[in-house]
Amino acid sequence: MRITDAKVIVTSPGRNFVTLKITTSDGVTGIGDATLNGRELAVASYLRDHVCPLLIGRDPARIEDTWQYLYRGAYWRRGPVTMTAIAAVDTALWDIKGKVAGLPVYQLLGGRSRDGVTVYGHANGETIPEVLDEVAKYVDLGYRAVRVQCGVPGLDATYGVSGDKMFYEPADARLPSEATWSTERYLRVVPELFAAVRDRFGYDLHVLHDIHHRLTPIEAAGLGARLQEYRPFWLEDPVPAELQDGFRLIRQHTTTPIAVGEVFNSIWDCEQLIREQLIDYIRATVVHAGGITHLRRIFDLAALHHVRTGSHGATDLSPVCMSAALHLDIAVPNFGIQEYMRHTEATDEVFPHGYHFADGYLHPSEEPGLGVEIDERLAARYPYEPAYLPVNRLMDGSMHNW
Ligand code: GCO
Ligand code: MG
Repeated sequence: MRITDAKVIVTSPGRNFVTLKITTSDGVTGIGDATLNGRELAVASYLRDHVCPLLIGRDPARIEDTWQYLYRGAYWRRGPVTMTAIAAVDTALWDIKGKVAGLPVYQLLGGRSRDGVTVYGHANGETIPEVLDEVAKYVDLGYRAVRVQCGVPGLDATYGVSGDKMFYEPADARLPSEATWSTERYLRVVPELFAAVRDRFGYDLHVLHDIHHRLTPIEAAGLGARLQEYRPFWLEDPVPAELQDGFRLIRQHTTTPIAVGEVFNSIWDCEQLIREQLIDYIRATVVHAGGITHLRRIFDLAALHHVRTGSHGATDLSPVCMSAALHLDIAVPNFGIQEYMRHTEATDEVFPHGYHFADGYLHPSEEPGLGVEIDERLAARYPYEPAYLPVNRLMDGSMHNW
């Protein structure tokens, strides 16, 4: 069997998604997510102009070899664009391998290690009472874990808080919108939020929070220490992770678990954090970290160092990525939790899939392959729409991390 076609499909059913579809000489097809929020067309071009021509004629069964060919063969290693493109190829080839074998991909990864994949939803609101009502909705739906984010008094927009509760979408403008940030005000509100959540829902529910790269290590250390009594499941992205020594400082002051990695794209981005046990959860996911092949390598390294998985699962990762992530989640020994932001109905229609939610768990599809397809005719009805993530400034106008 040979690869006879590789095409890139860009569609925007409410938000932009880039998908690679590979077809073989036997007529088997496989798809991979290639979406890089706010920079979608860079990956589309990387695939169309530089990768697809290399795939024609290759043996689709040689997944590892193709991964190495694209990684080493580019000469320019790593980076979000390259690794997202490689991820798309890798994911599509696993899909094909599963279809050819007649097995869901998780069976090819060693089979189930658990019955279901614990997921967390996003509860957010401008005020603490509003967040509590949102948490209640998730609890009613059966969720066992909820991420809580609330508005910061005095700031007009806060990361993670949106009008559209279920389908929160940060890339909402044709040019980046500008938010303002005050660490002092933020640090006052988060302990109040956690206290209120524990007061109303007790300690059985897992409660998570995303700092979104905004603090310094010592600020994060202080917050972790203050939140400890409320037993957060994790604090996510407390500081930007380029300077990984900073995490040691956090560790010296708090036992609140730390999760990092949604912007990582290779094992080298997390190697020190994992090896030195500076984090508890690694949040890399299939689409941005080189596909199933490379993410499994990251998860295996993590398993050796008591680090569990907590893959990114925001709405800008398509149902193709979510399907692939679930096959890994159900198979790896060191699974921790999976983020699950629901896609809109329009997105779900473009990407019909077999995974489903029940009792706080997601269950991967039992179909051969990944169990997700793209409806190309429908996809063509939603042309690409330029959209950017916001940027963030301190109160005095300095650029900060969004
Ligand atoms: C999360 C993430 C997202 C990102 C988004 C960027 O934890 O889900 O932080 O909200 O901001 O995926 O494209
Ligand atoms: Mg995050």
